[in-house]
Amino acid sequence: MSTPLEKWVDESARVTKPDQIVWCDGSEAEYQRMVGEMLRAGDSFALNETTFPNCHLHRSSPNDVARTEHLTFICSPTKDEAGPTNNWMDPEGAKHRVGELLDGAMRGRTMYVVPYIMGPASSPLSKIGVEATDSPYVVASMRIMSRMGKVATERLGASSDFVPGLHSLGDLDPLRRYIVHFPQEKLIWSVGSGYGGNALLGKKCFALRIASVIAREQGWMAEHMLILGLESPGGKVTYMGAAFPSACGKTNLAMMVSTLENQGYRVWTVGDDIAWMKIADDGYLHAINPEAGFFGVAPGTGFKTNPNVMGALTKNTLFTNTAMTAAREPWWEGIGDAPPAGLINWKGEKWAPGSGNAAHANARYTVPAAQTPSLSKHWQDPEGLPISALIFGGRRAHLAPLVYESNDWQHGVFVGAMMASETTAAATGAVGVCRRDPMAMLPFCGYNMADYFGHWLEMGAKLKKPPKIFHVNWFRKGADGKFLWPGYGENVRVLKWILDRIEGRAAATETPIGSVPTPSSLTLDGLAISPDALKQLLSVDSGDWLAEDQAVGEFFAKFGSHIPTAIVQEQKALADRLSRSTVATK
Ligand code: OXD
Ligand code: MN
Repeated sequence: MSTPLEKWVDESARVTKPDQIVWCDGSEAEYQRMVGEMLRAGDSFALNETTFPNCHLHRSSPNDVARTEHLTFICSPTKDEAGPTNNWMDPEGAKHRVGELLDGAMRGRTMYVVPYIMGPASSPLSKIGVEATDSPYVVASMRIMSRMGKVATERLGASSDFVPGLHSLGDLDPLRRYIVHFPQEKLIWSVGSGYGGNALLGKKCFALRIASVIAREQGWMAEHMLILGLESPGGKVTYMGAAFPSACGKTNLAMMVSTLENQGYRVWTVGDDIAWMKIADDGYLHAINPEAGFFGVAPGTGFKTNPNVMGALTKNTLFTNTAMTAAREPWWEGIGDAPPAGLINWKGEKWAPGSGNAAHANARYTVPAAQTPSLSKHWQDPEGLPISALIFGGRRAHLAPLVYESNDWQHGVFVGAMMASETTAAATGAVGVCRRDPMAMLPFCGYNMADYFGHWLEMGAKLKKPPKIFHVNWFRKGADGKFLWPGYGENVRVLKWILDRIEGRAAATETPIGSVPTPSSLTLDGLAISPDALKQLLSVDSGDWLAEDQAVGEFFAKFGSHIPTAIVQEQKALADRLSRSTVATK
C-alpha cells in the first residue's frame, strides 16, 4: 500500500513525465550533488575556495529575477474568497491552464522530491511540506531554507498531513509562468520560474499564502514578520515581531548591531521574514520562525549596514545574481568598497563604469541561519517565544513619524491595515511607487484581505496578553530629499523606546494617529541629530493624514461587506480626531 505522499508523487510524475525520480535525504553529499548539477548546467560557479569555502554563485535567467505578483494566483472556489487584492483563477480553470504547462514539463529531467519541515523539527507549531521540483538550485536552496530530507520524511511517516507543491522550471518563458495556490486543497503549483519566492515553495507559497489560510482555520497567525529579541541591561530579553514589505530592512533590523550595546541593549535574531504565531497557555502570542536560513537582498548589505550577516556569508552560501570579482568573490553595490577591476556583472558580462549596476537590484544570498553570530540561542525553542510588541512599518518619504504606538489592539489592527509603502525591486514592476500593503501581506495573503483583518481582530479578542502594536518609519526625508534618521544600528533607540513603553517608562505625546515619543523620551546620546530633524521626524501633519485616511477609506471600500465594522469605525474615528485637531491647531 502506498502512502499519501507516494500517491501524490506518482500522480505528479504521471503529469510531468520526468526521466527519473530522486527522493532527497537532505545530506551534505546530496547538496554537493545538486551543486555539481548546477555547475554542469553552466549557470552556476564555484566561488573562491579559500575566502568563500563551499560558496556558489547562481545566475538566473535575466527574465526571471524577482517574484512575479501579476502571475501569482489564489484559486479559491469564488473570486470573493480571494478578495480584490489577489489575482484569482477558478480552481478548475487553473488546473487546466497550468496543468497543460506541467504536462510533460520534466521530460528529459529529474524530479527531485523534497520533503521539508517549516519550523523547528520538534515544534508542535511546525508543519510539513513536500516540493517536487526539476531544479537542483531549488533543492540546494530548500536545504538551506528549511529542515529538509530525512528529518521531514521521518516526521511525516504515512500521514497525509503535508502541503504538496509541484514545481517545474518549464521553459522559463514569462508568458508561460504561473504560481497558483489552491487554498481549499492546500496545494501549490508553480511553473516557468526558478527564482526565490516563485520557486522555493516552502517560503511565500506555503509559509505565507497557504499557511495564512490554515492559520485562520486553526486559530493562529502566519505573518510576513521578522522576530527579534531585545536584550536590556540585566539580561532580560523582550521579543518583538515586525512586518515591513519586501526589501524594507527586515533582515538588517533582525540582525542589527546595536549602537546602545555599551548601555546593555543588544539585538538577538530569531527570524528575518516569516513568523508563525499562536496563543500559548501563558496568554501571550508565541512565535516561531518557520525557516532555517535567510534569503536576503544583497545590494545595500555591507559591513556598515549588517556586519552580522556579512560575517555569515563567507561559507556555505548560495549567491544569486550578484556580481563576481576577478578573485571569484561575490560583489554588489553597497558592499562597502568600490567596484574592483575585472568585475563580472550578474549576467556574466565584463562590467565597466557607466554600464549600470554590476549586481541585480534584487540579487540575493541564501545562508544557513546557524551561521549568523547574532542568532538567539532560543531561535528553535519548540514552543516559540512570547511576543511583547508587534511593529508595522514601510518606506514613507513623508507622512509617517519615526515611531508611534497604537491605542489598543483594535486600533493597532487598523494601523496595520492602513499600511502603505514605496515599492522595491523584490517584485517585478515599478520601483518607488507608494502602494497600500496591509501588514506587509498584500502579495502573501491567501484569502480575502478584509477577512484577514477580521481574523486579526478575533485573535486579539482571545489574547490575554496582547502585544502592544507600533508603527515605525526609518525612511522619512527632509526638504533636501535626504533621510532624516540614520537607521541601521541606530534603530535600537526606537526599539528601546518601544520596550520602555511596554514597561511603562517612556513618555509620549498623544496625537490623532497614536502616541508619538516626546523628544526627551528617546535615548539620543551619542547621536548627532539636529533638534529640527528630530522635530520633523516626530511631527504629525493633520492635513496630510486626513488625505491619507481618506485614501485608506477608499481602499477599504473595495472590500465591500467583507471589511469588519470595527476597522471602518477606526478609519472614521481617525478622520474625526484629525479634523478636530486641524481645527484646534488653526
Ligand atoms: C522575500 C520577499 O524574498 O518578501 O522575502 O520578497
Ligand atoms: Mn519577505
